[in-house]
Amino acid sequence: MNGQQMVLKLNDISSKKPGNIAAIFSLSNGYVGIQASNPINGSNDTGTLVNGFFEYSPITYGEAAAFYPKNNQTIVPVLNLRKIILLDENHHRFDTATIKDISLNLENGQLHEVYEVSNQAHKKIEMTVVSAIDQKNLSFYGIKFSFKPLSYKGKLIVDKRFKLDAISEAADIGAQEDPRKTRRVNSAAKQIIASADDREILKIATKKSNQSITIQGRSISKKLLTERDLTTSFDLTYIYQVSKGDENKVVPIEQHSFVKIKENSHQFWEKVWQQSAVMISGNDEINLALHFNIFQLNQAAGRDGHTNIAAKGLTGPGYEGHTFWDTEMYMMPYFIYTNPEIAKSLLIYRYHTLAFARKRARELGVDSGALFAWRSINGEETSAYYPASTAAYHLNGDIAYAIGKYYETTDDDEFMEKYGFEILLETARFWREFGSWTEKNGQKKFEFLTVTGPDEYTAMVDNNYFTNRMAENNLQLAYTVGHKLAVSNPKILLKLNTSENELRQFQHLSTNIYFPRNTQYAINAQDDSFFSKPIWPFQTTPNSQYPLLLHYHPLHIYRYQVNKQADTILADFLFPETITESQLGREFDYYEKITTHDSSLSRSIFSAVAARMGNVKKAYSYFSDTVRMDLIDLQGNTEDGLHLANLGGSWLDVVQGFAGMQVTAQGILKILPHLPEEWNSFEFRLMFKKRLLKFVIDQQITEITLINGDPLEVIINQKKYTLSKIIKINN
Ligand code: IFM
Repeated sequence: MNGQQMVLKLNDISSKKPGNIAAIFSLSNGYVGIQASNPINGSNDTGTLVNGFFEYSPITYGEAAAFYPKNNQTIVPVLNLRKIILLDENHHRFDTATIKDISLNLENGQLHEVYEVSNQAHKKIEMTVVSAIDQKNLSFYGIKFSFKPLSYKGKLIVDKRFKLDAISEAADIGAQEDPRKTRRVNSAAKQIIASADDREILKIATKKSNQSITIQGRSISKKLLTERDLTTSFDLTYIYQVSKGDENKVVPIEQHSFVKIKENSHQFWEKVWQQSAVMISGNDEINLALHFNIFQLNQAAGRDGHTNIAAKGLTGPGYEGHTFWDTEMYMMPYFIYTNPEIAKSLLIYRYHTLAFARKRARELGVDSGALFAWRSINGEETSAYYPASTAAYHLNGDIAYAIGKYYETTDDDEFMEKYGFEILLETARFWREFGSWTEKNGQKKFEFLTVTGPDEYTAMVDNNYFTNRMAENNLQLAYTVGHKLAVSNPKILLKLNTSENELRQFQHLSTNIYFPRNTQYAINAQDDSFFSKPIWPFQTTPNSQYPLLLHYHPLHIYRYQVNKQADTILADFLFPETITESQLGREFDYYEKITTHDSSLSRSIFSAVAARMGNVKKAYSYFSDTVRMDLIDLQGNTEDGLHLANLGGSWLDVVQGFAGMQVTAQGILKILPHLPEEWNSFEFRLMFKKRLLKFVIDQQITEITLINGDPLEVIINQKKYTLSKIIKINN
């Protein structure tokens, strides 16, 4: 991709609301996230988010019950590091900054902004801001301001000292009617613990979660409060170090320059684009959008095994900074196939939350195994609305699925022995205890009652098809992985307190799971009762009433056949071997008609499945919304943060939809491309079993190159080949 196309500009986004700009152009490194808020007009205390830094607040129930979660967890914005105060020689504050230009360079991670800044006395100056976040020493952020005279050429007073608003718990905002927004907890105590002319150190401490952040800010070569003549242009550069805990540990700030930060950022992005280069030729807008999505996915991921990816990454406080199943089902595939180290550390995060998950299973009356938290920052369940959270037991199967895919792709036995297998065992044990035997059509079957599947417009039902498929896969994985590990390490079963017997029991359960079916349409039924409900009155529902969740009581919605997002279709996408082509066609048609796509997690799956079905036009139409979702503010709430799952979904669409990439039960990578007519060609890279592969697909030819690693068997358009260097096939 040429350099120009790797830059996202103001004109590439349709809504120029400050909140949208702040989220879309935010910089982060999985540790700290800095929103691109207006440095002059932005608030003092929002705009910087630290992955995992949260505060508790009590959940107040009108009517409580046993084992409801007691506390909210809310990500706490720490401080606006970009805030700057400018005064003219008469001490009139420049209080308006109009954005003229903004560009995010996806090749080196630098953000470049130009503002026209003015004050009440109609004096104007131009302010250019260049910033970058360090992608190696993750606590560092650098920002350079350049000032140029316009109508004002006098003395400029520049104040870059920390600005602390008075702390008031009254500023905290509780639950909102839109559950996608955050509650706000700003009441963390802030205290400047050291200051000199050119630097300050600030400590921010939460009261209840007992966490703290230290921020050191330093002006390079000038004082934090300085006065300069604006007869000609001048620059001022500041470096910040944001660290969890009490000290700035990583590198003394003196040794860290803005040049170094920019260098570390550039090197990181070079590697990302080397491993996960993509290219869509024939549509520059889509191509740029896809690159932007991949860029933001990489920025969002926690890399330390103790932090994960929030539904909004570090681009905004929506959903309170919580991690959901979004990570495993929508973002993980991108990391597994392009940067398995990150995938591993996201899975290790889950491992570190096992103690909470075991406790949660006990609280729900399940005597063994573990149940992971539906939404959380530290791993403890924090949702006050169990019908669409704790009851979404499928999360256990989603995590197991991701572990299975990671293992299939990397053969990482060490990870499996140390972390993965224990999660598989504990989740399989949960299904065993949670499920129950029943008789269906004269046969004994294992079923799961009172669950909520991915579709949040249907809750607390029996035998959600998706959930049952995920449980089946989870139980089967525990069995096969256990056996595989035991071959090279016979002690592993004993070490993890399991046995051949238990593994066989998992397999027995997995082969006897019940799957609901609708015989009238000859398709999989979303759950046991789904087809007994009337279809939602779509014809009489005005557009203004969508998303339904903001206009109807949940119980109103639950009485109807209406989907917020892909549910059974998602199961078909994940387990293509379980469904025939003709049934998939019927199923897609049925569920598509009753799906509102009110969830941002929906369209990408409809796109990928349509592409696999060869309905490329439909696939492309869903994809074009998916890939640009935040750039066009499709959901209307990009200002709360980007839709990270959907960003991952756009990559899935290209690789697992249009290229039709799947891995067979024998572990062979296969592709079956369907190229949209809008594209001349597309390319992408995958890491698979320690090889780096490059795919180029155009209207005539499919080409796979082995960039590094040993020869590999692949299946292209249903035929097997041995890839030792390059294969070119006519489509
Ligand atoms: O996890 C999702 C869920 O599937 C739909 N509601 C939003 C959540 C966070 O993205």
